[in-house]
Amino acid sequence: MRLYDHKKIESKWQKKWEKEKDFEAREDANAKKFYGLIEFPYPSGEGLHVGHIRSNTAMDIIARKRRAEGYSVLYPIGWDAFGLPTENYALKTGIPPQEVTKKNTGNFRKQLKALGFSFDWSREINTTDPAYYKWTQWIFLKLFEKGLAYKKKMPINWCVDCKIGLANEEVVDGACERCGGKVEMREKEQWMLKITEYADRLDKDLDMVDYLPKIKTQQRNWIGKSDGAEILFQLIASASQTHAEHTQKAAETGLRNSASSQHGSATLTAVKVFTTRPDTLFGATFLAISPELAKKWIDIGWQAKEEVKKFVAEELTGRTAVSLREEKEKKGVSANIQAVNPANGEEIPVWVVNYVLGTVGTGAIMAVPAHDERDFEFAMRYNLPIRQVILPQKHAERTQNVAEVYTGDGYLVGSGAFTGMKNEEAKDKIIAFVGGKKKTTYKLRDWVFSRQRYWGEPIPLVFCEECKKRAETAKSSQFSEGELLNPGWVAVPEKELPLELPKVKRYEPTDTGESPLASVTKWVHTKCTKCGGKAKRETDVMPNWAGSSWYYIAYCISENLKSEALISKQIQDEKIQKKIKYWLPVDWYNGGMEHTTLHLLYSRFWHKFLFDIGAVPTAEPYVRRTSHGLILAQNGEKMSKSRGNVVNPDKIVEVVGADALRLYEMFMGPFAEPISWNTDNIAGPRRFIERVFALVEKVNEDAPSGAVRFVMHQTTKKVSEDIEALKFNTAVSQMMIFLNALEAETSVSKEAYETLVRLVAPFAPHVAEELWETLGHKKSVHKEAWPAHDESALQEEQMKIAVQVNGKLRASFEAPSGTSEEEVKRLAKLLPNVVKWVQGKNIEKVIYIHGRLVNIVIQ
Ligand code: ANZ
Ligand code: ZN
Repeated sequence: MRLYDHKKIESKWQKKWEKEKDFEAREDANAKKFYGLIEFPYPSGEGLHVGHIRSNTAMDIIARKRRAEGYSVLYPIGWDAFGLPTENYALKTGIPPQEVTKKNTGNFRKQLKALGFSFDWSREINTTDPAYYKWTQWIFLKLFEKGLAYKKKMPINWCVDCKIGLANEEVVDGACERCGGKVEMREKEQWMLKITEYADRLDKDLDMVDYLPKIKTQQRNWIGKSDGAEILFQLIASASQTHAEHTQKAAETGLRNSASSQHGSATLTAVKVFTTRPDTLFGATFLAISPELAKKWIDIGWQAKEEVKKFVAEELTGRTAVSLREEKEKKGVSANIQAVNPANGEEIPVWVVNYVLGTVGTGAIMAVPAHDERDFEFAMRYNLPIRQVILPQKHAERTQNVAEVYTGDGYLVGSGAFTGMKNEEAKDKIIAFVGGKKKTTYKLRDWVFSRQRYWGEPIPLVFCEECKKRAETAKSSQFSEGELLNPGWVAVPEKELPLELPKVKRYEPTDTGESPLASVTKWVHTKCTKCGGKAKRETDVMPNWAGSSWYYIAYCISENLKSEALISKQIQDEKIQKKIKYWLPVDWYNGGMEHTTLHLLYSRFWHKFLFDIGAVPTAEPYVRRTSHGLILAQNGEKMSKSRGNVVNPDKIVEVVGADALRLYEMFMGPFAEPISWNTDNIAGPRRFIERVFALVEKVNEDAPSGAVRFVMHQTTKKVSEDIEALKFNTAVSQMMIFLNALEAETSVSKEAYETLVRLVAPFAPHVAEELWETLGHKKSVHKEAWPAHDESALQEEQMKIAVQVNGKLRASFEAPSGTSEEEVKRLAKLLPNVVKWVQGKNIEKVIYIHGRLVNIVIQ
C-alpha cells in the first residue's frame, strides 16, 4: 500500500500552485466575478491562531468552489499591522515597530502558506507600508476637506496604564480592552470624524445588504435611531410658591441670575426634552435631566443644593459612555425646580438622575412611569406619582394602583381633547398642540479619530497661527471647509503624501499624554504650505481602525498603490476605476462578531463617503456578511498567551498535515458557534484522508452500483448546499458516509471516486490534487468544474431491507429501489452483523423477497 506522506504532498503542491500563479485574480470581463474576504490579521508576535485557520479555511473552501463554478475569484490577504502590542513591544525592547512588523508578517506569511490557502499573494498589502498609508492619509484629507473632521476638546476614556485615549468601544466593563487597567475620563483635544452625518444612511442601507440578522440588529442598536419629538417645558422655581413669590425665589436660587446673564436665558427658563412617546405627554409626572445637563446649569449660575452638586460630581467621575449602557440601579436627587407640562399646565418636579444620558437627545426627558420601565423603577423608588394614559382597549377602566408598566399601543385616557384616540394617531396631534418639533435622534456618536501614540498613520495636518487669523476673518476660497471649521489647521498638500512616520528613539507617550512624535522637534516644526509661515505638525496619529476602513478597496488596486502619481488623479483614472468596478462590492465577507459595531460600521461609513466623492461605484462595500464562532481552549476558556493554553498550528501541520488540520477545523462543530479545541479529535479527519488516499488503488472503470450512485448524488448535493450555508461540519460527515459506501464495494468506480476527490478538494486541497494526478489527470483538480448532482438519481425511493440468518433478524439496510436482486444480496452479506453469523459457514441459499427481506440460510 502506498504511504500517505503529507509533508511531501503538501510542499509539492504549494510550490506548484505558486509557480503556476493558480490563484492570482484576473479581471476577466467574460467571467462572473466573486470577491471573498476575510478580516486581514494583525501580525502579532504570537503567530497564527487556530481561530484564524477556521475562518480562513471556510472562505478558502468557498473561493475554491467558486473557481470550480467558473467565477473569476479574488481571495486576498494582507496585514492590519498598526497596533498597540507591537508598539508596547518596541517600548520594552527598543526595537523599532517597523522591524518587529517585518519579522511578524514574515512568520504569518510562512504559516498561512503552509496551510495551502488559495490567497492571491501578489496582492498582499500592509497598512504600515507608507505606500499604503499614503492612501489612508489621502482619504483623511478628503474627509477633512469636506468638513467631516473637526478638532474638539472631548472628555475621553483615558487608560491610565497605556496612557492612551480609548474609543468607547475599546472600554470593556469600565476597563481598558487591551490591558484591563483602570479607565478614567480626561479632557483632550481630539480629531473627530462626523460618522453621525451618515447615521441615517448607515441605518437605512442595512435594508440593501445580506447580513446575518443578528449583525444587522447589533448595528441598528448601536446607531440607535429613534423617531420622536422635542418638547419644551417651562421652568419655575418651586411648586409650593405662589406666582408672586416665584420671582423672588427664582432670584434666590440663581435661576433669575442666569436668565439675565450673558449665557443666555433659554437654558434655565425652559428645558427641552426628547421623547419617542409624545402620545404619553399627559402621563408625565416628573422631568428627569442628566448629570451632564445639571453640570451645565451649575456652570452658568444655577445655585443648586449641595446634595445636587454632590450627586452630579459623583456621577460625572468614572462615568464612561460604555458603563452607562449597562443596567444599573436608578438613582437621583430632586432639583427643587418645577416644570410646567405644556399639554395641561400641570406643575411637575424636576429630578437629576443617573439613567438619562448627557449625550443622547437633549439630555433631558419627560418621565412617564406608567408606560416606561426605567421611569417606573425610578418612580417606585422615590415614591413619585404614576399615571396611566394609554389603555389596551378602548373602554377599559383606568387602574388605581398601577403595578405594571404598559408599553404597548392602545387608546388615550386622561388626555384632554385627545382622550379616546388611538395613541399612534395622537402622536403628531399632541406634538402640534404643544408646539413641539418632530425630531430623529441617534445614539451613535462621532468617531474619536486621534491617538496620542507612535505606531499609527501620521495625521497630515499642520497648525499655522497666521492662517488661523486669516481663516477666522476672511472666508476666502483659499480655505477648504475643513480649514474654515478648524481655523489654523491646514492640510498637508497631496503631493507631500505619504507623510512618513519619523524614526524616534523612545516610544513612550509624554507624561502630558502627548504622542511621542511631539518630542521629534525637527519633524514637528515645519513651514505652512499655505502661507509659508511657521507651522507645527499634528503629532497625534490615527487609530488602528483607519487602515482597515478601506483595505478591501486596496486589494483591487494593489499594484497601483506604489505609483508616484497623485491619488486624486489615479482615483479618476479609467484603468483603475475599471478594476474597482470589476471587483466591488465584496460578495462575501466573513469575520468576527466583535467587529460588528466598530470595523464594520467604520468601513461602511468610509465607503459611503468614497461613494459620495465618486471614488467607488456602490453605496455599500459588502453584499453579504457572516460570522464564525470562536475557538476556545480545551476547557472552554478563551485561548490566550497569558493562560498558556494556545495551540500551535505549526506543530500540528508538521505531524498530521495541513489538510487534516483544515478538515478538523471544519468538522469540529457548527461554524457559527464557539467550540472547544481538542487535539485528540484530529485523528478522525486524518484517518479519513488516509482512507480516501488508500482507496485510489481499488479504482477501476466499472460504472457505480445503484447504491453508490445514489450516495454520490446525495453527497454532491449536500456538500454543495452545506458550503453555501456554512455548514461545513455536516458536509464533512456526508463525505464520510460516501467514503463508507465506496469502501463497501468490491470494486471502486472511477466516476464515483473522482466525484469524492472533487468534493474533498476545497477542504483538503493538497491530497485531492495528488490523487487527481494519480488518476491520470494533467489539469489541476482545482480547475475542474464543480460536480453537479442529478436530481432524478435522488428521486429513487429507498427500500428498507431486513436481513435474516436462518430466519432470525440480524441486520437491516437501505438501498435505492432500483437496486438489482444480485446487488441486494451482495450488500446484505457485507453487513458487519451478518458477516459475524455467516463467517466460516456454508451458505446453502439466499432468499430475497423483493424490497423487503433477505434470508440467508446456512448449514
Ligand atoms: C417619554 C416616554 C414615555 C418615553 C414612554 C418612552 C416611553 P429609544 O426608543 O431607546 O431611543 N430618552 C430620551 N433621551 C434620553 C437620554 N438622553 N437618556 C436616557 N433616556 C432618554 O428611547 C427614547 C426614549 O428614551 C424617549 O422617549 C425618552 O423617554 C428616553 F412611555 O419619553 B421617552
Ligand atoms: Zn499658514
